[in-house]
Amino acid sequence: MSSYFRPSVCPHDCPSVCALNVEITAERRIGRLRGAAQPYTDGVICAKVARYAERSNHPQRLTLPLLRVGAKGSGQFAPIGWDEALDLLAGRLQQAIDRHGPETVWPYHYAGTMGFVQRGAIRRLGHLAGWSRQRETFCVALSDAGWLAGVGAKRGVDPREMLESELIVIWGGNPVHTQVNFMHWVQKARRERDVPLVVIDPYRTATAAKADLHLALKPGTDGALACALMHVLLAENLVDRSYLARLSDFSPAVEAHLASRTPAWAAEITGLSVEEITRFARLYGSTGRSYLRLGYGFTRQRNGSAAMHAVSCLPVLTGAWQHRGGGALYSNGGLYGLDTRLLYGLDASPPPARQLDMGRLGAVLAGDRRDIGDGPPVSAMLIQSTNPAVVAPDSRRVRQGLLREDLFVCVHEQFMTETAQLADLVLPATTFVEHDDLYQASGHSFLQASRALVPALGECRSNHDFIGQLAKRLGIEHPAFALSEWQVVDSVLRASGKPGADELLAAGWLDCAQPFEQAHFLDGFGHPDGRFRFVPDWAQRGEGHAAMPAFPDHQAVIDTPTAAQPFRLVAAPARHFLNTTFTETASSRDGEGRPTVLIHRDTCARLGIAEGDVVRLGNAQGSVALHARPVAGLQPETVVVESQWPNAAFIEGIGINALVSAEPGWPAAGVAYHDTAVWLERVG
Ligand SMILES: Nc1nc2c(c(=O)[nH]1)N[C@H]1C(S)=C(S)[C@@H](COP(=O)(O)OP(=O)(O)OC[C@H]3O[C@@H](n4cnc5c(=O)[nH]c(N)nc54)[C@H](O)[C@@H]3O)O[C@H]1N2
Ligand SMILES: Nc1nc2c(c(=O)[nH]1)N[C@H]1C(S)=C(S)[C@@H](COP(=O)(O)OP(=O)(O)OC[C@H]3O[C@@H](n4cnc5c(=O)[nH]c(N)nc54)[C@H](O)[C@@H]3O)O[C@H]1N2
Ligand code: SF4
Ligand SMILES: [Mo]
Repeated sequence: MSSYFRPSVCPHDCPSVCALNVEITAERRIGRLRGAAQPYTDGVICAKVARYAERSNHPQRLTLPLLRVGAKGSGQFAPIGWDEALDLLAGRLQQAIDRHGPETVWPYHYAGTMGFVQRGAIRRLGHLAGWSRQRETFCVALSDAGWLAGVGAKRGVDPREMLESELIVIWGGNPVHTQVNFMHWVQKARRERDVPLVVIDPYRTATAAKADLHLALKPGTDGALACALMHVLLAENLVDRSYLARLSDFSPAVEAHLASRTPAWAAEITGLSVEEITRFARLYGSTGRSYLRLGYGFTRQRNGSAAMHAVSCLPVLTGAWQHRGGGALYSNGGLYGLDTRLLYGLDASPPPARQLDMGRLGAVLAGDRRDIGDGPPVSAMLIQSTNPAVVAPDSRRVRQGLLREDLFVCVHEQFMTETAQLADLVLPATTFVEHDDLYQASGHSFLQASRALVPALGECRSNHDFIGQLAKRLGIEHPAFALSEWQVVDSVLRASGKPGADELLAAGWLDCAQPFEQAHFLDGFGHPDGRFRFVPDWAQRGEGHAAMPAFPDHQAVIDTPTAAQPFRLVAAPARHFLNTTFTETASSRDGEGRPTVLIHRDTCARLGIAEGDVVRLGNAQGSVALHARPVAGLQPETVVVESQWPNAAFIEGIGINALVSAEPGWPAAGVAYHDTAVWLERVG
């Protein structure tokens, strides 16, 4: 039989969640991947997933359960059978629970796959077993809190409306790297109607390089820029007062506050000129059809929630939400309305348990009382779909913690990641072409499902299978453990009042978009009175509300540069990796080259640094050595390391997150990945 194509869905943690067509070869393996005709994907996918066969068929895929035989972290493992592995795992978990109680177990999981079924199983087991719960602070905690503070609902305008926009603003995101389909729609709008593009990013990203106007502000100063824009819009009467009165809490107090936020004030904070700020304000105010795409990047700061709130005020002030092609999109995560009670075992009224902050992994494992309260230490971990030894902040402390002799660690993975290398037991996991799942998207409105297309490699098991078998050994029962993956998809869909799994698959996708009126919040924002909040009720958004500014503002809590640490590090995402996924594939590694710090060429000249020199970046947490590249298009004190390279790829084996702090941003605790003051020196 010759090869043929089958539909699938990209499982990665990317706003685009592309509809795929996957080639199945005569040997029942995957071949080429193409973008499908789903209206948002529109046939376009990123290069790294087009080459997914390189990853899924990789000779280094894990295929057998492995038990550690050498010292912790030695990388010495021996194959064992699944039954033996499951018995051993259940036994070690039970031992830990007998000694310390169920909260001593921390199921640690994240977004290796975004599929509901494969993400849901470990949460369900953890909930029912009374294990410690996880507070998810890696990615959206800061941005969600800031967006919801004003808008009150997690949804926005369909990017395809950009074809009717008169201005596109990409604020603190780098879609050329992180969601190529969005750029596809931007370029379409530009080709058809010459729509101007503005990019707000601390460095000249591949996205900024395509812009008509790039504002290279200092990282962590977006709140100041947004306030100064509002100042100009108000001063020059480029606002819609009747809309403001109808659909917001805008008041003389807010206006008086913004009167003090002048372009000169913001220029001082942002490093931009008064002229740049004023020019952009006038451009933004010149049309209601301004589309604002809010990235996550600018919220990965200690003041990220306040910044998100301030920026989200802009399309309200001008009334842009009222127009086709106007308004904003941060995330459509709240659009789908899936009933996840069965998935997470919440239908069975699980016992209460403490919550641990995943961004504080190093501190939790060190037994910091601020994190573990008066509860037991964490003495057993089940890590699935995440690579915290690299991606979590304060990564040296994470490594130390994972190496604790009295901690049992099981990692379920597709590859021998740097986290898996530190484990006691490593179990092989399927990839998305080897299991079924259900997907929603933050960047569009299509609900999609996909089926296993090829047999599991070697002895790989899916998250759903493995967790179900573990539950059985632990004597924990729930109807979802007895269902097949596809049956779980079907149950979740039906409980949510959607078509069943087979129907969804046959249709290809279900568009959950709302009509114009609702999508643009013309029938009210997501608060009981329907009004957008210029004055947020931060107490609703998290326990750290006391630190939050009353009005849209610059919250001066970032890791401010000092004479000893005069630079600000942005640890931005690389194009050919997706977090650490694809760091295994030769084509992605070749595409990236090597860990590199981008430094302003004037700074390089001042410090005698040339292309390819080895430099060291450091702060109180440690230092990292890597190669330098002089660049233009950023503030002299900004330095950028595109990542996430494995720690081992850095010159001394210490990766960039060694420098990133585990002190969260507020009100809802979120990791400030791009908020790090550092020193910089030339080494060789
Ligand atoms: N190729 C690739 N794609 C990815 C990922 C990846 O690692 N690689 N990661 C995936 C994941 S998990 C996510 S959450 C998304 C993230 O996608 P994005 O929304 O694009 O967010 P970030 O990845 O945090 O950073 C994007 C940009 O924010 C900028 N930035 C940093 N600090 C500031 C600031 O203070 N102000 C402003 N204005 N900009 C700032 C950075 O310079 C960077 O260019 O992408 C997903 N897609
Ligand atoms: N310096 C810096 N650090 C960052 C960021 C940054 O911008 N800069 N971004 C942060 C953000 S936004 C995020 S979301 C996190 C992401 O961090 P992670 O969620 O840890 O993402 P990955 O590093 O891609 O690791 C996912 C792992 O899951 C595995 N996997 C994939 N599918 C499956 C599956 O079905 N089953 C199992 N068992 N495993 C699977 C993959 O092999 C991979 O090793 O990183 C954060 N860290
Ligand atoms: S753009 Fe994002 S969703 Fe689309 S194929 Fe690439 S990683 Fe997957
Ligand atoms: Mo993320």
